[in-house]
Amino acid sequence: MCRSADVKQAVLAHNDDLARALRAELDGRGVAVVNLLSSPGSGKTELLGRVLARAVERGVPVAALTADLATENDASRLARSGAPVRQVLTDGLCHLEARQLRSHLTGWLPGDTAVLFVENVGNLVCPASYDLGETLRIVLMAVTEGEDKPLKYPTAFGSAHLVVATKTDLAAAAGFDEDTFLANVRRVNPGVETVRTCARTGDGVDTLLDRVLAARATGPAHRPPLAPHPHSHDAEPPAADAPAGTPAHAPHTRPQPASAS
Ligand SMILES: Nc1nc2c(ncn2[C@@H]2O[C@H](COP(=O)(O)OP(=O)(O)OP(=O)(O)O)[C@@H](O)[C@H]2O)c(=O)[nH]1
Ligand SMILES: [Mg+2]
Ligand SMILES: [Zn+2]
Repeated sequence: MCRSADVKQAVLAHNDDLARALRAELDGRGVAVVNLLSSPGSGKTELLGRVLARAVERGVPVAALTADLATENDASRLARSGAPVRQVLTDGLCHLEARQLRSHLTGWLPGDTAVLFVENVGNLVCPASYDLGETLRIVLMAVTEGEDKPLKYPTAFGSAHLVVATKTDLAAAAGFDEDTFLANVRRVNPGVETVRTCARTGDGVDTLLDRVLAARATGPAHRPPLAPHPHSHDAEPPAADAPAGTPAHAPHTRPQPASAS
């Protein structure tokens, strides 16, 4: 293995150590962390705003941290929900790391928080390789993005505890083929649940919040093949007909497990 690959592995291993410590600490405080991953513009902020507002209505103490390279736009939008919200600016980094999450929580996270939502930087590639110590990893995809995205981003979709389809109000206009989308999700992550949502109408918002609260109470209902959890090293590889893993072309992408085919 070349030296730069060694360095990348060391960076990821260090992140994993920090994430494990953060998970243990937050678990101990009764905080479930939800890591939201999607490409830019899939509707993370719009949907999260609805989920936060619903949680506030239901009396669930939630908080949100949102990461971007620039602007405080998303924090301003999310703050309308009434939940505590914090913007993280990543200094040019295209993903969040456990150390950043750790440093932004210190002195900020309210003591009674039950669920901390983390909106990752809009990017389906490298955020997938960084465990944030989350309880639940949710990967979102808008119905306008194309049904093949689970196959093109197998690390993100293969590491999700839950997959969320967003903007379902646009499904007909986009010619969204839901059966093909679900089949593609199943190829990289057999058994994972997919929730349909629409931030415009509020469809799926309560279902999503219910899944999050259930995971807080009893742990994730599903174990993905590329689980971002400490046990991920002994995880099963993707299903036999899953596509071969993406090459490690991104500067900080974790190597993919070999395809069984
Ligand atoms: N029609 C429709 N539009 C939506 C829906 N959800 C979000 N949008 C729109 O999609 C655009 C992007 O939504 P955002 O919530 O900003 O997406 P995001 O994933 O947070 O984007 P980044 O933070 O930049 O990665 C905005 O113009 C939203 O108003 C939806 O359910 N239906
Ligand atoms: Mg956003
Ligand atoms: Zn990155």
